[in-house]
Amino acid sequence: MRTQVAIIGAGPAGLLLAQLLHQRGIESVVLEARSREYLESRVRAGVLEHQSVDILREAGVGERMMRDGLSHPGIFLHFKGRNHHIDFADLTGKSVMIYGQQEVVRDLIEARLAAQQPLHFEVEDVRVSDFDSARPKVRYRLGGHEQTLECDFIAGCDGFHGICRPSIPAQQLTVYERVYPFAWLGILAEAPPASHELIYANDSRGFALLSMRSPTVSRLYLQCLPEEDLARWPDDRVWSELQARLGSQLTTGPVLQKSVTPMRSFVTEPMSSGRLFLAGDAAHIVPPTGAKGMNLAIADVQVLGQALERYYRSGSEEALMAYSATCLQRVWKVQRFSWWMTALLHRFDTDNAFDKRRQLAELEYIVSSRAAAQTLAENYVGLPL
Ligand code: RFL
Ligand code: PHB
Repeated sequence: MRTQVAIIGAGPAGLLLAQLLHQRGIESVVLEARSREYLESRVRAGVLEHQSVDILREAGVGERMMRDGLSHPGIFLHFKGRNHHIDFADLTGKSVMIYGQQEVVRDLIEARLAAQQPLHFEVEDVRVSDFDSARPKVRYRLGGHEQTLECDFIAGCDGFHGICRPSIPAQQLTVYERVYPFAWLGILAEAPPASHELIYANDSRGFALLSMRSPTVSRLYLQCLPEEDLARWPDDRVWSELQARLGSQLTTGPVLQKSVTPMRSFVTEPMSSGRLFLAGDAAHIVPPTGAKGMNLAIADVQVLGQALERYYRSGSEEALMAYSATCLQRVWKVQRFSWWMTALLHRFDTDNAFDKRRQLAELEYIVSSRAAAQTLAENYVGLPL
């Protein structure tokens, strides 16, 4: 079997790349380890930058998002018992969109299947090789049968735990990493959100976040320990802790899903090796406080799609050679913002009384200075590509 681009992973990065390539008449095959049902029900990110919205619309998969997504022109910062509004529309002229990652994935899968383009689920034992030559290969098992796919390029869109990054000889890569001493306990609940916009809370008990998926479904998070045992968190305890930290009268309701997400910052450089290109979580991870992971994945594949288009149109490898450096410029700015939002809003048990006062002073500064609020706002709505 042969294709132009072999795409490993059908998360937002892999599926969107497949769609962008299809629009440009470039063939690809998408190989995914999990089932379609699993991907469409996995609750993860919820915030799309305004540019991500534009990219998805231009890719022809924006219809449901524009109908069901919630446009948010701002957020609240909550500290010392009060909510403070950060008005993105006023500060930047832009908004973000609340639309679940699994909905983005659903729309992209539907587009792929409607176009009758190859997308294989539940593929086993994927191995990539020969990407240092002009004839890269991907071997895998599908329905118990061993397959070999020859291609011009491999896109490693297989997330943080995928096989593409570890297939690159270790001496070619430099890893930059920070692991945080806390995690997020997240719930999805059938309950109308208590606020029309997101609330990010810095409370003495720890960070909390009120988000949502629709006018009837809330998504809420609490800072917890990385090794937190969910058995110690019955629904009642989660609600009362959220209530205490967010200081809002929360509407409670049935908890549909509960999970713990560890937090890390991670970058691998470069984001490519020969004809293998890493995109999204396969190349970098941000802590979720800045709501950037899915947006970075979208930005990466936008750059990769354009570089591949240029190659197939003109034979020029220049944009492909520049792929890693182009993406990393943005990746590092977003890493900085995600780290800063995390440091601003979480409780660090190693902090002393001075650090705590300094953290609150920074929050006071943001809500009292237009320049400071604008810095937060322009990063949150998304830096230009
Ligand atoms: P994904 O989504 O992990 O997709 C990778 C896919 O590759 C498959 N795979 C393989 N397939 C074949 N063979 C193998 N050997 C394979 N190994 C893995 C996997 O099954 C999977 O389907 O990576 P991608 O596409 O790079 O997308 C990245 C985003 O998923 C991620 O950055 C975001 O979810 C992060 N994130 C957020 N991002 C935002 O932009 N805004 C947010 O509000 C936001 N909130 C969040 C988040 C992530 C969270 N969690 C759970 C980590 C909130 C949370 C709680
Ligand atoms: C979410 O709705 O899941 C969400 C929102 C904002 C974040 C992280 C996650 O910063």
